[in-house]
Amino acid sequence: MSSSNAVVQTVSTELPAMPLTLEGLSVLHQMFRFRWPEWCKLDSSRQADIAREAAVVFAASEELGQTAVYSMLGHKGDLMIVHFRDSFDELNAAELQLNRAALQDFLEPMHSYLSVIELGLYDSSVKLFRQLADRGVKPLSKEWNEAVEETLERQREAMRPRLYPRIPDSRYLCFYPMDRKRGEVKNWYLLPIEERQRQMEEHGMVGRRYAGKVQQIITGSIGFDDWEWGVDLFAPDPLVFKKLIYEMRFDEVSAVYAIFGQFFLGVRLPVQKLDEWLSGRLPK
Ligand code: 76R
Repeated sequence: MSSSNAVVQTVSTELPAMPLTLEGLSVLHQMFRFRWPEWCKLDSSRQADIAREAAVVFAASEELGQTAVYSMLGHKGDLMIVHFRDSFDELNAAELQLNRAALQDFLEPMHSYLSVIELGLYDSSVKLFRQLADRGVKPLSKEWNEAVEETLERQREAMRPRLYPRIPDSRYLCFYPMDRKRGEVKNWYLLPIEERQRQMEEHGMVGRRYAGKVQQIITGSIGFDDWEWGVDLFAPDPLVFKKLIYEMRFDEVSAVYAIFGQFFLGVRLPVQKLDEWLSGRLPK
């Protein structure tokens, strides 16, 4: 393979290595510690004013399913705020708006994560690449690119609801970032695309057994944040997270190639009940 050939290829297949992906909403997770000692020093009417203002800041976008607030368990933070928006500009605007709210005086950033909703199209990619290669179409030629664009367009339409979802209403959220291994011996990115497709299919089959119990949203973050993907799992019962993630540990794609970051667990906090939380009670 000459170095001028821009197609990313592995040694063991002539098909392009990178699967087609579709991108949807931009997503920002923000984790904050709440300065309880400072908050408790305020008199109750000042607290009520700040709570009311914060609820207004969040309310409109919560209604649209675009911003959700979670009460976090453990030392990694107290509040997790999740924003789904149409662009990074809109995410940044949401961040700036929050920065100006009086509640911000009590929010100490602990962590954040920036990513975009991603659907990996391993199946369609391998099918299409194989068909084109069998017809003798050269990767990255005009004909190849047109066929790719057509597939992407068709899939984009079919997948619209999954690319532009509302934030699910479920009570519990489990969020964590992850990578696929790029070690000297085990390297996901050097596997032939057909092998990665096989492993991803196996992964999807395990996942499908949890249909109706958990909703997963995969976001891609290569180039945006410190890990390759963000995983959001939404469920009415947090035990499902443990069972699903445990079961997936035995998938080849997780057992051999997954590396995980920190896990963040939150309980949904409807913004109209923010005042309850601010007075030290977890709303039902
Ligand atoms: O999007 C789809 O539903 C199609 C199949 C599918 C893809 C492409 C799918 C299904 N996932 C895909 C991609 Mn997934 N997923 C994870 C984790 O804990 C672990 O071991 C891994 C964390 C969980 C819990 C999970 C759940 N998935 C991905 C990717 C991108 C990888 C790439 O492109 O190389 C990652 C990092 C990832 C990780 N996945 C499902 C689930 C569940 C529950 C499903 C079934 C969804 C359904 O059919 O309703």
